[in-house]
Amino acid sequence: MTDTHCPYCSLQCGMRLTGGRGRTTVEAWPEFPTNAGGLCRKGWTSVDLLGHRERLTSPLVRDPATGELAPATWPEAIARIADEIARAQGAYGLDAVGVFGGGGLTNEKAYLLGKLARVALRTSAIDYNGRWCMASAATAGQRAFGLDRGLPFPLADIAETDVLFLVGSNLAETMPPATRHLDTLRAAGGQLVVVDPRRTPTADRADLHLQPVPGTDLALAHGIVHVLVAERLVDERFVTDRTTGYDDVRRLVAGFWPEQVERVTGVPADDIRTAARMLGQAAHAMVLTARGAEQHAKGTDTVLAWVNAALAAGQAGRIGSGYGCITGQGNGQGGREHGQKADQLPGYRRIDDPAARAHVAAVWGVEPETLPGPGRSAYEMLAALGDSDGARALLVFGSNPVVSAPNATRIGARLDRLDFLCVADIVMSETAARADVVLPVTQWAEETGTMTNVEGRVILRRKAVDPPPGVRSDLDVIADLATALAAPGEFGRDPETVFDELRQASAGGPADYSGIDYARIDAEQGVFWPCPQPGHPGTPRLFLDRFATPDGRARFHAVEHRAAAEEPCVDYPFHLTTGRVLAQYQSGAQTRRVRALAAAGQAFVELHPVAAQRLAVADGAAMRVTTRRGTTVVPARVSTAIRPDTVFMPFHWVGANLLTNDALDPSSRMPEFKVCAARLEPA
Ligand SMILES: Nc1nc2c(c(=O)[nH]1)N[C@H]1C(S)=C(S)[C@@H](COP(=O)(O)OP(=O)(O)OC[C@H]3O[C@@H](n4cnc5c(=O)[nH]c(N)nc54)[C@H](O)[C@@H]3O)O[C@H]1N2
Ligand SMILES: Nc1nc2c(c(=O)[nH]1)N[C@H]1C(S)=C(S)[C@@H](COP(=O)(O)OP(=O)(O)OC[C@H]3O[C@@H](n4cnc5c(=O)[nH]c(N)nc54)[C@H](O)[C@@H]3O)O[C@H]1N2
Ligand code: SF4
Ligand SMILES: [Mo]
Repeated sequence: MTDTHCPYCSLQCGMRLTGGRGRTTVEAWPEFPTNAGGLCRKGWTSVDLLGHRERLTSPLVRDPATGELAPATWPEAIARIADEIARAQGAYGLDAVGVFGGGGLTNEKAYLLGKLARVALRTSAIDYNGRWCMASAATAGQRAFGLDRGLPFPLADIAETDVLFLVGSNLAETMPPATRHLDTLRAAGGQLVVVDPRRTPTADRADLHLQPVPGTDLALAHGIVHVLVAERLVDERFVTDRTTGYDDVRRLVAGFWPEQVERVTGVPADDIRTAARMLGQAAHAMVLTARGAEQHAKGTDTVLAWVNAALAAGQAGRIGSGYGCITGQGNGQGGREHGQKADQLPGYRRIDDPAARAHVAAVWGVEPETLPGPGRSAYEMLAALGDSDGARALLVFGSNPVVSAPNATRIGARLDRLDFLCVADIVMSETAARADVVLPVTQWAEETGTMTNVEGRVILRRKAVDPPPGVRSDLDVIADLATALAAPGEFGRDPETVFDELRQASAGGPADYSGIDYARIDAEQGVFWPCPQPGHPGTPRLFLDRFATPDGRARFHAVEHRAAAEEPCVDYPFHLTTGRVLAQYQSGAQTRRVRALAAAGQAFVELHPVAAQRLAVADGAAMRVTTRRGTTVVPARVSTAIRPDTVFMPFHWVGANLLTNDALDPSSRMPEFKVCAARLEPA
């Protein structure tokens, strides 16, 4: 029996595994605090992935003669990759090789992948799928608070607040075990406000559900601050003592009358007033955003507008209150702290900061001048593949962009323009199927590593079963590549050794892990960063005394509301938004292969009965959904839960992302997954 953690989302639920590969069973691990024994369907069925018959077990190399992928030995595959890297860099320079990582990788893998890029490949072209996930909230968190850690408090704190705002989060389907906190909150007399264009299972639990037009959350937040000001609900003392920038925001929101905001958002003015009073009168309140508010070309500013609302109400920097971002992938948090992001070095350091470069270069045993500078963001890197200044060869670890990238037709075409594509994965994902070399790697319970969950809690995902013969850990692959490329310095293969190096590299940085070690994580069921020295207790709650800005104050931001990058018109009359369903995870590479989950559903487009009537279609009818970028056919799901002017598609199957808009947020570089203009027709 081994206590470990789920392969999927950022709750990183504790689970207990027994039995070897192919006959592993899951049980609850009730003592692990984040989920207290609760798991969702994906967690309960996750062992299907261990010993799965579609598991990759041999490296595959594309035969130039037949064009087919054929089994090869590990040395052959590594030699081929090293040759292709040398060829691309010899012909086009160091940045001709790109690395694309994932927020599902352990801290050790994310760290070593960043080191591979900066030390062995010396390329600036590295980024990861987290850019499509929490990047807007991360940028906003840094601007407002001086630090980005998803939740600045343990998850269980949300049960203790008086009013909880969930803005663009469908927690009941995306992190089901967390809903027990919503139930506890309400049983104790607390109130839940949900902001979502759909009446989701989360919104079903709400005391107040605001159903805005997609892409208008920023205006809604301004409307709420307007009411706080107008009704003297602003916490003047908190604003004076602990913030800066309020006056600009007060002036800006003066024009956001509730009736005016109703015209933009579709949310009734009285509901805006009610929401503002709930926030302004609560002894304790929390405002949490997730992808619904963040995945927009104005995602950063939208988050900042909601932070303004929390600050104006005096709801931050105290136990039981605060702003937080609900992170997404298993290691969405740690994945962006240790160097696989284009602008970062380990410890959440900036790659353009000379002191950070000197520190990390010393840990790596190289000269700071040899480290590349910042590279392009995820989408921009993929969209430039094959260009004269883009990558010609790409290594992908832990992402399936053929399904998950916005405007995926364009990205697929770019992948095809590469001279060389290598994908490390556990199964033949849609992206791996296009590769020249496919590397079969170990997955979650077959290896040990740390993850940093939604709470900023660093946890240890322990090995519970042996991997199938033939597969290697990502750490081995990275170390093999470093050797083949004659890289300077050490590339460890043992996760604990790599973690110890990560600790040193992070020391003194914003995300300081130097006091955390495997034994402590074990003994304490996770340690919250920052934890700057071995005796330090870790930091479950941030900002209680001061915010992490230079002056210790949180910052208001006077951000402008603007339209979505693409608004409906005569030809494309609906708002199309996208997201998740309970039974599938992300691009579906894993969960579509789990039998019990595959049986649970397929792609669909959700539309309101009024829209269905206008289109003369019934529930289940085949619908053609078209945007300026592509078209796909899926069955209709007719439901009163959605706004009549909006349709929704899950992105777990090929289709939704043929349609989505690749407009990017100017600072976080987050694509506008959550709104574009679409046409529906019976197919
Ligand atoms: N079952 C399941 N769980 C998951 C995942 C999964 O794939 N499947 N993935 C994990 C990951 S990586 C992530 S990032 C999280 C995401 O977790 P969530 O953010 O909760 O998930 P989404 O479904 O992407 O979006 C949430 C809600 O935003 C709403 N929405 C759409 N447009 C707008 C808008 O303009 N404004 C507002 N306010 N809301 C809008 C959608 O209707 C949707 O209900 O889930 C994690 N958990
Ligand atoms: N339309 C639309 N698109 C979206 C979103 C949306 O809301 N709407 N959400 C976006 C968000 S928030 C996210 S996070 C992305 C996620 O989208 P992707 O980046 O595609 O994420 P996954 O499907 O989790 O892909 C992970 C891949 O890595 C493999 N894998 C699993 N474990 C390991 C490992 O240890 N090592 C290696 N090498 N591989 C492994 C899996 O089999 C899978 O193929 O999608 C984004 N795309
Ligand atoms: S909520 Fe997330 S971590 Fe927990 S069992 Fe479900 S998918 Fe796994
Ligand atoms: Mo995500």
